Amino acid sequence: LPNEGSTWISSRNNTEPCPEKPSSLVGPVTVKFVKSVKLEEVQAENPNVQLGGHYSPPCVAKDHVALIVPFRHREEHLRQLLHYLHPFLQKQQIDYTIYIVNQFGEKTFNRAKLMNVGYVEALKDFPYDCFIFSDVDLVPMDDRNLYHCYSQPRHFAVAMDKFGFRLPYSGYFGGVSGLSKVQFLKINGFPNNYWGWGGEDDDIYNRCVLLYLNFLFSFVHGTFIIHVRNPLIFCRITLNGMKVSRPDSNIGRYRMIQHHRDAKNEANPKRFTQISKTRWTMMTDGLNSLKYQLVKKDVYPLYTNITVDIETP
Ligand code: UDH
Ligand code: NGS
Repeated sequence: LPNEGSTWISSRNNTEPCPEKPSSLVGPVTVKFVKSVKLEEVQAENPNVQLGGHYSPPCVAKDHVALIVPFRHREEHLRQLLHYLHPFLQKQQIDYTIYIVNQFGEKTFNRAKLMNVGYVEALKDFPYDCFIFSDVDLVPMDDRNLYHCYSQPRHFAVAMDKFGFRLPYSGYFGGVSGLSKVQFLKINGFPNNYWGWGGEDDDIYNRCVLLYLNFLFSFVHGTFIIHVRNPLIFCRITLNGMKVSRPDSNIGRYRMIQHHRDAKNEANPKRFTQISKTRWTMMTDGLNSLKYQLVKKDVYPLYTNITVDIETP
């Protein structure tokens, strides 16, 4: 693989495309957080995972996935996640690399900005075309929940144990989500201005679906009559819009590692005002306004660790 300085071994000389649904999938998988996990054990159990947390299946995968995890001070959760995720993704024959994006310092946490950094930094390693964003404490319980990208932005974590295995509300986009590079660029990435807990996932949901409404809106206040009467223009407008896609709730099941609210991740009091303004903020707050200082990038056997200073609100 063309990763500068990396020793990733490519299986690209195998020209056979990976199957849509690999025969190795079994459906429900047992997820229990009863004993603590050692990284050496995870490494020994996953001999085919390469430096930096990379895996290439023995077939040509549909897309190249950067799996991005926003992170700070959750080491035990990370060990559990790696223990379950590496075998899960290999069974699915996903071509992937795991990136942990670690917020430097002890200031207020910013989940969405860290995910933006993950996107930019991963692309410096390899031209990934699919980005899956996962909380560190969410483990998928069914291996048919395929971690690749879809024709629409994907929400994977639809049935979490903490919500009684149901969506908490129809516009919920939290926990684990995935966008192709094209979809991510269409929405100008994620917001950088949600400091503390809550709302950033709703903003991302708004970005995906508002793109569609924005077009409708602009022609309602613009040349409404011309557009409605011109079916060709109308088709072009609606084709630009996006909808969120989801797995069935019997497949998109997750167990969350129980935890208390972290220090410096208190509920963001501005979040309700902010999510009411996504329509106006999304084109100026996002990938095109992202600023950060890379502190270090370490390549470990099971993941790539990016430590980043994202400054303060
Ligand atoms: N995260 C960290 N460190 C932090 C804060 C957040 O790594 O200090 C990451 C981590 O990937 C986590 C994600 O950001 O999974 C989302 O943060 P969260 O787990 O705090 O959010 P969640 O909505 O929980 O899951 C909110 C607090 C719930 C308190 C429940 C008390 N029973
Ligand atoms: C909503 C939050 C989301 C959050 C969801 C689930 O109310 O960010 O609850 O939260 N939106 C706002 O606060 C505007 S959870 O139960 O996981 O803590 O993801």
